[in-house]
Amino acid sequence: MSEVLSIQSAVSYGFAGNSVAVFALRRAGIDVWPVFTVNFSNHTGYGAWRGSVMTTDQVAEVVTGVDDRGALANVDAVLSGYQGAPDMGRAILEAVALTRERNPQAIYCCDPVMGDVGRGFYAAPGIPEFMRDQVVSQATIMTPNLFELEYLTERTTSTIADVVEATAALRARGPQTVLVTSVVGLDADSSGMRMIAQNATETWQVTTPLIDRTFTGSGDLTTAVLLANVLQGADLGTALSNTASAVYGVLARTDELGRSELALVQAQDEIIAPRRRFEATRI
Ligand code: PXL
Repeated sequence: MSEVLSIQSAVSYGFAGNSVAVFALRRAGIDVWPVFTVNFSNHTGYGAWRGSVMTTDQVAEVVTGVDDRGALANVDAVLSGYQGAPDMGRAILEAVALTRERNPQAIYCCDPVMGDVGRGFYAAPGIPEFMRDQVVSQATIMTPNLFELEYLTERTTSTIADVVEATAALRARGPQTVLVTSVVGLDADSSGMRMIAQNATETWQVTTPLIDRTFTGSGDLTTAVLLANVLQGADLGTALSNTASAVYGVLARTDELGRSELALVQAQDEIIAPRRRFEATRI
């Protein structure tokens, strides 16, 4: 069984960060050791929340304690998401370096959580720059949404071809595999939500019906499901189909139930056996 060290936020009410990823990864059959970057009442999309941001020392202490158990030698992947504090990136990169020392095969899957088209930047000042200048080169897999891809590559995109080029530009700076999410409104297909995945040899795309509302936590779910697929040996096209189908399934069920938070528990079977399957095609 694969093992993941997942460094992300904890929220009490609802689903974001590790509150999504831990459940999704475990449901997919992956062992997870969660490390929390913040301890919040709820995600910040509400505009108000209580709780605190962990310090980098607190995060490093927990990682050191996990290492004291000898556990990092068995960790196949470090996963990072919402960071909270501007200097959290440094603690995460130290955890990645330590994990790679213990297991040189370990990969680093980074969701560069910093903003989206609807909300703009919501990450603390300094995080986007750190992500662009220090983190990209260390990541094995990166899962930016289109807004984050444009920032990280300092490009704007107006066609699918532009997105594919920007994805290649990001890969040229480090990550072997890039998944771009929330690709909407480009080219002819404006009624769908597209994901594009690329590695050194292949580019794949998949389109799912657009559900016209925002879902906080959907990016966290996407990255977790993709990582589970990669760790379980799926090729890129299959991993993309599985990921898009699972995420669509959870979002559609959330919408059907009229819930504001992801219906992750109700829709848990979608994570491993989506009712509707969307095939990825090669581009
Ligand atoms: O989904 C990203 C995310 C993770 N964690 C927290 C958040 C958000 C987005 O708003 O607020 C705490």
